[in-house]
Amino acid sequence: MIKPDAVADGNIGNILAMIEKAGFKIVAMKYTRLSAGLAGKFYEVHSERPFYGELCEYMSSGPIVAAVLEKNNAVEDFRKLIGATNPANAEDGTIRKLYAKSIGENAVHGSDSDENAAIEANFYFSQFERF
Ligand code: DAT
Ligand code: MG
Repeated sequence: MIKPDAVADGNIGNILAMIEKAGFKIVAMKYTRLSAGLAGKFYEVHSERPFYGELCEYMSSGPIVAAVLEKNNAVEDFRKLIGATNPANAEDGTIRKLYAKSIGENAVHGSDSDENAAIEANFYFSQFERF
């Protein structure tokens, strides 16, 4: 996902360009907005964390871009491309170093495992929306 802060800042194009340059193939994509309830469902694994309410509020505060990406070693390579959760700790040249504002408003989401990538892709896309 390209998160609400990055969409509001006009960075959709910049971020997609970095993703494509890094060798990821976009196999599904949409511009949409989560309700607080849907954001809560997407981030259900974090429901016990102290920042969960803030996270759901933020993720439903404006439109986002959701995409499914394909590449060898995609999960690990995408997490390298986006950088650390807190942009203060993200390496130079990563998406979060360039575009994130804070640990909460951190520009992009990346799946943390192949299993969760499949669950998250199914959250947004049917089989007829992937090419
Ligand atoms: P990541 O997005 O790098 O996988 P995560 O899964 O630990 O990080 O957390 C999910 C999101 O929750 C993260 O992108 C931003 C928010 N978040 C994480 N830790 C936070 C914190 N300490 N304070 C506020 N928001 C936080
Ligand atoms: Mg995560």
